Amino acid sequence: MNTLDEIVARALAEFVAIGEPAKLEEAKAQYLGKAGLLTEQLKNLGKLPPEEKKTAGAAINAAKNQVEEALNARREALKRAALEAQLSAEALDVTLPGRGRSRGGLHPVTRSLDRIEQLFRTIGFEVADGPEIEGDWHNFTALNTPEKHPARSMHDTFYIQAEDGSVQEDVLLRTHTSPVQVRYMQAHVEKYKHEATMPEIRIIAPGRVYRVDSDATHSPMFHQVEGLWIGEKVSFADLRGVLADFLRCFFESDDLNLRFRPSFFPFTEPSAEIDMAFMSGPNKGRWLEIGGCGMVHPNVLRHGGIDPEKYIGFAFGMGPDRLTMLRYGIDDLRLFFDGDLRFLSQFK
Ligand code: 2NL
Repeated sequence: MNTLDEIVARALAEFVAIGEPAKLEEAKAQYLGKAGLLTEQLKNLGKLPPEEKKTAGAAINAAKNQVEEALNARREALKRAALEAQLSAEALDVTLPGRGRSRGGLHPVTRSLDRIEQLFRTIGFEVADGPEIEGDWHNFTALNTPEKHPARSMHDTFYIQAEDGSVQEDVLLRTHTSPVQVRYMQAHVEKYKHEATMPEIRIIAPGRVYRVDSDATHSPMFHQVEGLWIGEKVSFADLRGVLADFLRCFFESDDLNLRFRPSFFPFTEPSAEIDMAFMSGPNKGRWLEIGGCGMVHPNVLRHGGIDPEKYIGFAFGMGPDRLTMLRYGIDDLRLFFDGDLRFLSQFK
């Protein structure tokens, strides 16, 4: 038979070694349960002679108290340990910096287009737009581009396919934003047809255009900004003034030269290439072609519904991709359209 001291010592040792609350309750039953060791001792009390009962009873109760105390202490300790484990698992370092939200940025060409639009608005130009899928008439015929012109060939222009796979020779991806200006002229004339006078047209038409062309300096999709000023007394000198002003503002420099080199376009007469050179900086003295221009051809005015005997004007076309490359010193056009974030995120 175990002595009380042995039972207490065993219980205490056992409790301390237990790490789980459920196991602890199981161990408790061994000592204090219905068939527990200490309960047995109490049951045996009746067999003792009366003079021994009092001291033996007191001793058993003292042992019971010791075991209960140890049990409670262990319960508390396990509870505390569980709480601490939970707290450290859920620990938050409130001194860490926040994750933040990384901000996107506008594409460099979009930034240029925004700038170009803003600059032209300050000198009284409206920004016009129109469809990218155009009809053959608006894209070519209205622009005085003859039937057999190479720009109209399958080889140079993306024609749209019908559902049966046949090519629709009269539906295409616009090759320039000129059709926007043709549509604008027509709508403008319609709007003022009952008025004694027609206000001047001053617009730019920025947007995406498409050509069958792809290498380091040509992309099948690229951007264009065309401009149009129609009035009763608009001259080539006005064209020069507008472009010079625009370029000085765009490149934030008075240090640039402008040159008009005679050229040919079906939609203007006379026509010129626009060349530009910086007078200082890394590109100093190098002439760069940035667009084309000219006085609007009478046939184009007629197709827009405007009387070429009464009105005259200039038009120009520039490549904002090219202007962006110059502004930021970028040497490969394809970087704009590859979607590589290492390149794009430099413009945030
Ligand atoms: C270039 C050349 C040019 C035009 C575009 C135009 C539009 C109308 C009437 C007459 Cl509605 N002309 N546009 C005129 C001359 C040149 O673009 O090299 N662009 C990048």
